Formats: sequence, C-alpha cells, structure tokens
Amino acid sequence: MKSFKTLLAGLALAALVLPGAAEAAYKAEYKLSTVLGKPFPWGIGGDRWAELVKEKTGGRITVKMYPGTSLVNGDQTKEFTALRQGVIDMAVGSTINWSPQVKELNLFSLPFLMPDYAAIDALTQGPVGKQLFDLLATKDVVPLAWGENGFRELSNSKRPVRTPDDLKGLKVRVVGSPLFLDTFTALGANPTQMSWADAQPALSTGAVDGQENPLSVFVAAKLPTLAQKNLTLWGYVADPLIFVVNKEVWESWSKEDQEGVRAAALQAAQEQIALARKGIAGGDDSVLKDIQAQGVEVVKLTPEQQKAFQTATRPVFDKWAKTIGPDLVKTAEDSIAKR
Ligand code: X2X
Repeated sequence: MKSFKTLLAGLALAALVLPGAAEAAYKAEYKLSTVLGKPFPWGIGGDRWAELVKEKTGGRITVKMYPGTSLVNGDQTKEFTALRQGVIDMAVGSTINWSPQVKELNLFSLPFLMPDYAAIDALTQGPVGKQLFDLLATKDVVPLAWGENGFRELSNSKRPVRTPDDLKGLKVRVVGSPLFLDTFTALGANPTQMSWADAQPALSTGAVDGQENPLSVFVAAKLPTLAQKNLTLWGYVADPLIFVVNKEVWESWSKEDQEGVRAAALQAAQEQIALARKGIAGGDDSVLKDIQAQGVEVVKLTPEQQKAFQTATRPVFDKWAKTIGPDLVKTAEDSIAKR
C-alpha cells in the first residue's frame, strides 16, 4: 500500500515536472547554415525563417544563421554531412551542394532539363519534389520547404560567349558536383571546382576567367567589379534551395513547435522565391538593366544558339540520368511536359 502511494506521488510529480523538463531540453540557440547571407535572397530567406520561428513558437526556439557555410569552414559540399551528424541543426541549402551525398539531387543540374520557371515549380511542387523529400527524410533530416537560388547564367572576363566554341580554353569555376566538371568539359572549357569562398578571390586575381551563378548572386556579389564583363543568358540549370532541420533536433521539439517551425519555413520559402525572381522573371528585367548599366555585355542566346549547347551536353545528361535514376528523370520530364 505504501509503495502504491509512493508510486502515485511519483507519477503526480512527474506530470508536474515533465513538461518543464522537455522545454529545458531545448537548446539556447539552434545553428542555421547557409552559403550566402544577406543581402542575397538566400540569406534574407534564412534570416526570415529564423525570425518567423521565434514568432511562431512564442520565443521557445531561437535560431541563429551562420552564412558562408562557416560551420563547415566554408566547404559547402560538407554541409549535408554536418547536418546529418548534428554539427548543424538547420539549413537552407542548395541541391548542388548536397548532391555529393544525395545523388538524386543532381537532377536539377542536368543541362537544359528545365526550360523556364514553370518547369522548376513543376518539379519542386509535384511528384518529384515529394519523392526527393521522402528520400531526404530517410537521411536524418526533416525537409520542410523548397526555396530557390535560381537559373545559373554564365559570366567571364575574356569574351562574349555565343557558341560552345567561344568557351574553348576558358577557365571556369564550378560548384561541388562532378556533373559540372563533365558539363564544362563537354563544352570545351577548363572547369575547376572550388567553394564560393575561394571563387571570389580566384575571379579577382584572374586565376579563373569565369563562373556560373544566378543573376541575383552576380549582382549582390558585385561580380562586374571582379572583371566579369561578359554575361551569357543560357538558362542551362537552376538550383532550388531546401529548408531542413536535423531529425534529432526536430524530434526534441513539441508537436506544436514543430508545426510552428514548418509554417515558418513554408512562409519564409515563399517569400524567398519571390525575392530570388524579383527583377529577373515574369517580364521584369530590371536586374538585367542594372547589370548592363555596369558595363557588362549581355548575350541572350537564341533558341538555335541554345540548341548547340544542348547538343554538346546531351551525353552528360544521358550519363548522369543513369546515376540519378532513370525513373526519377522520367517523372521529371513528364511533370515538365505537363506544366
Ligand atoms: O557556390 C555557388 O556558386 C553557390 C553560392 O551558388 C552555391 O552555393 C551553389
């Protein structure tokens, strides 16, 4: 009898203490990794997520953004591994940077797969987006929302590029996936892989001649001041961003707070995409005007000119489609055709 009473008392005490104990298990600060900080749309999106998380969880969750992938010493290709290991709690990351660990994410880097913004949306908001999120969910992260870096256009310090031939011998900095090395090699360029942190000094000293990044990045990083005076709009690939939380961190939160973090991600991502497209998409070309006003020669490929780049990179598409998974590529092509 005595022990039963003790048990009851113990249970009552636990009921009183446990909710408090669960809250005490929250970290004082959650680390959010991004490559680009403010004033890039990417960094503004990360910051906004942090702000909305605070608001929607009644201040119970505090997020601090660490741009420059500083949590992995700037090596953006290690971000996903660090996220899985819990060195990073949350991230807004590019599909390109996580593709060394998640090969399916190379899908978006298949040359000329996505002809326009509607095609990106058809992938991220359709069955492909769902399959990729299901896949990520098996890799120790909880994916919450799709954002956007953007269509990656080509710039260089040497000459206007209108044909694959114009790329011959140009040293081009590329990002973390070997797919990019294959693409630029197929085009006759001299690609070299390096982090964004290393890319800027390499462009400024002329160690490399060119690079590829969305126009929003080209402008905010002031690439025209790093000798990037030739820009080719070729729309060959675009990289979406993904808002994720480390799974263990996610599971340490109450249901209510999980829903707050999810709602915050969805809202921040929606705003972030709008910002990434501002002045670039939907008939508004103010960003391009701004770039031209900085003395950059802009080449917009005609469909026939674009075809030459597409033909030259088709073997890369076919090779990588096998790695990514023919079924996923087929689903992507169907979604795009129906957009
Ligand atoms: O490194 C790049 O080029 C960047 C900033 O666009 C990415 O992180 C993919």
